[in-house]
Amino acid sequence: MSEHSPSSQGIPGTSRRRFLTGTGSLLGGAALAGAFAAPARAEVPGLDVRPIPDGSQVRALVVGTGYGGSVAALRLARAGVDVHMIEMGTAWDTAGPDGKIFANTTTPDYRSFWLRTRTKQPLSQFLGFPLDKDVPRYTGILDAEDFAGITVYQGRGIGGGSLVNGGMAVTPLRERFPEILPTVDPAEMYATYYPRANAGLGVTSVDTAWWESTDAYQYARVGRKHAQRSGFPFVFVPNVYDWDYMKQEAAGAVPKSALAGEVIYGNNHGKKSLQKTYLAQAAATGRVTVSALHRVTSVTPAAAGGYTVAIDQIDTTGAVLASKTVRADRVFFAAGSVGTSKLLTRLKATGALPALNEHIGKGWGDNGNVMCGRANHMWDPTGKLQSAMPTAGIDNWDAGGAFAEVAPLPTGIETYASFYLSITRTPRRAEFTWNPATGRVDLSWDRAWKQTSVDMAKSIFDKINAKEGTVYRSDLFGAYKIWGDHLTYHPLGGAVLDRATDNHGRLHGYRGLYVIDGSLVPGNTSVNPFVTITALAERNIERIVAEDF
Ligand code: FAE
Repeated sequence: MSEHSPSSQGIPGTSRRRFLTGTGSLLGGAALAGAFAAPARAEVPGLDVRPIPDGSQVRALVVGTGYGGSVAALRLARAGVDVHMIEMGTAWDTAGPDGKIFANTTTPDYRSFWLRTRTKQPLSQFLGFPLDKDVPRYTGILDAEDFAGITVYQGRGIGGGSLVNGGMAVTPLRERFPEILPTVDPAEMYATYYPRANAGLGVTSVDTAWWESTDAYQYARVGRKHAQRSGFPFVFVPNVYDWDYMKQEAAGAVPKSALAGEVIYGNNHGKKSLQKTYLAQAAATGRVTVSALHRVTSVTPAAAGGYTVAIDQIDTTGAVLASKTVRADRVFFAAGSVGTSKLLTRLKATGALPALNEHIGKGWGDNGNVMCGRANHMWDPTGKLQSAMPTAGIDNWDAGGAFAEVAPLPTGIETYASFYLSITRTPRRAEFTWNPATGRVDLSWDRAWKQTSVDMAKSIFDKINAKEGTVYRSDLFGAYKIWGDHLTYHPLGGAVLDRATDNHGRLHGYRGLYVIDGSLVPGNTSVNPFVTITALAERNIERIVAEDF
């Protein structure tokens, strides 16, 4: 066992389905330590998590447990179909040595990154100091997946991206919908499927009276002031966080989570991840089983009908423990835009699914993500306490092609910085291709393409800086580097609706194979994407259940 193996760091090997939450937290932990040893909060309410036996036969197999996969599992199970979900990440049901499921944001550890020996934090520097550090290789929660021109951040574990995201639950403006999903009827989406998705996800809005007064949203109020003084519309956006819990955090009545900066490495309390919403409801049907630490490697037609699915069971270092073969009548690809696109591209190119069409792997976009910070004046502090859950954005989409999330920078100290994640109307689309020499799937993204997005983001921040007499921060993404243009949080496309599939996600070329995740969305949603991914999955699965089962 190596010096850096997880076990040598005191990582418990056994799973506790129910556990007592820990006490310490990033910002307020010392003061609260000992005060909150109870009550217990179950993070996986009743999900049946157990390894699928080799040689099993299943009616519906779902690859991945993010938004698309969770919607599919719930709706199939409610229609009486037994479902087995395969998830390559862990169950996140076991507390670490600190008594908590998830690591702190400012002190990432073995839990924080997917199979890396060094962290790759989205903000790699602060005040000129590099932030990354060595960690034990572990099946951690955030995957920083590197392609030649871009790093794609994704959630890993039961719940997928819902485990790591900011919970911003944004329904795009209806007039912008035709450019997001041109072959989908907006009337049915806005009357039925967006409301269904928002209800299923537990989306609610912050109490604005509380927001106006709490220290935790001072950074957002500064963001509003600067936006409005430059004439930009400032919009509140809903979230899936439990606002009552956050108010209690602010009052010091419960262990802190959003107010301890918890977000990209998981929230120990308060955030309604899919484990607490769609997956909890799916569990209640008694028809859904989940295999954690299982990775689907192949799907190919079975002689007896249906599909042969090859699955590797892995341990927490990523080593393969067992290779299994399962037969499934129907397979739903819900491994996320990158996961599904990589699988389908390889399976088509290597002859496992040769009849997939020419649109497989195409139409991939980064939702135009670009990050930046601004340095405010000393008389304009953004607050040392910052809720990790964003609540607002600056909308300059029509005039400048950018919607900027007013994002937290929860360092625990006063930074005088305003931080933003912009979503831009980028025309750039990349393609996944199989590389037989390396045995990997490549992505044709070119880093220079981000310049279009940077220009769109500048349509907001150049104007604000001019008005406020402020400058961009140049210490967050490298030495003297202003733009976070090397990454995306919002991968979309690669198996685009009505091209690689029919208009409801049935893959062309094979009956009984479906795509039901972000890979259906052609690259850009004008806002944060998970509500749209969920609503589209609700629309498609309703039709599939009615017609195919
Ligand atoms: P996803 O949630 O990625 O689920 C795919 C699942 O499949 C994952 O659990 C994988 O581990 C699993 N998987 C992959 N390959 C395999 C395989 N071969 N075998 C078995 N399992 C596999 O897909 N969006 C918002 O709308 N609002 C936000 O505030 C927001 N903040 C974000 C912050 C961060 C740091 C990140 C990374 C993302 C954020 N997002 C946000 C994006 C959002 O989480 C993402 O669009 C959705 O999670 C995508 O949903 P999918 O169902 O497509």
